[in-house]
Amino acid sequence: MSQSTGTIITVAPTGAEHAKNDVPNLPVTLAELVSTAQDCERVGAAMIHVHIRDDDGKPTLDLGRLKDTVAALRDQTNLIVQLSTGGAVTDPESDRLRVLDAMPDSASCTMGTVNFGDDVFLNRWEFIVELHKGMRDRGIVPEYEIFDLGQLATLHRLLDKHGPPAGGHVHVDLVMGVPGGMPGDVETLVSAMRLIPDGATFSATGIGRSTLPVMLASLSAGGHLRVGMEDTISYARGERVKDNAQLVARAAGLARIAQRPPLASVHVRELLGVKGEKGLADVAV
Ligand code: KMH
Ligand code: ZN
Repeated sequence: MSQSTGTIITVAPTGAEHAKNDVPNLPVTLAELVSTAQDCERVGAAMIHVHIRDDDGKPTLDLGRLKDTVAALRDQTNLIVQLSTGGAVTDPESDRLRVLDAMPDSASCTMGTVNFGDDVFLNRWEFIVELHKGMRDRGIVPEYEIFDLGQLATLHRLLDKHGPPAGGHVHVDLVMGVPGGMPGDVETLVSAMRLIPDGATFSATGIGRSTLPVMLASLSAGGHLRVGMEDTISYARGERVKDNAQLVARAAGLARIAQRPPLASVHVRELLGVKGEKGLADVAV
């Protein structure tokens, strides 16, 4: 596994699961998303994992909206823009594949099917292969999302059979503590680390109550961090999250205490092999 002296902080501000009615401070409009992204960048985020909503605040994979979102985030932030191809559990494969036509810097690619609360998050092998190849054809850098340990075996199978991703570097995100997936605890994080391909980097996020244990375990293990209201809406026992920047600021503070301070997006692009308009080649140094 590849070690780094700094920490990649990804913010996942919205997700597809929370309803705006229940979580009024959830960013769902484009203006809210851009404003959140700017706030999060200011306090240490380098990448944003994006799910978008329609005019009624419902999850959507509308291609026009996705393109507008990528353009706005590129225009108004320096964040690496990662679109979710996971969408909502109800989204058909064709819509999830079409996300790639919005040409983000990065996209998520989940390595298998998992029970997801009362639902099923379906990711067939053939679909995973299509996503992997579709990203490589377009120069989009994948983040391989891992919800359970067996999905790391699928990642090895994918790379063995179909070769490395766009950019050549493998980056994994451990999504821990989903009811139906792997638990969000130190033992499981260590087990996952042993299965991560050589030379790969990983970040980790813990859903709900596992947020803090997973964050601390990942930092001490040399991993990176994903935080955001997609994954948790409570900041502490009995205290709701104020906004996404509050979660990023806490992650950045802990990363500094661990002497692995947040990495700027320009360095994260280099680390993950992300090219693009704001890649190293385009930045005056
Ligand atoms: N919303 C979940 C069903 C991803 O973004 O790629 C899937 C998810 C994973 O959030
Ligand atoms: Zn997501």
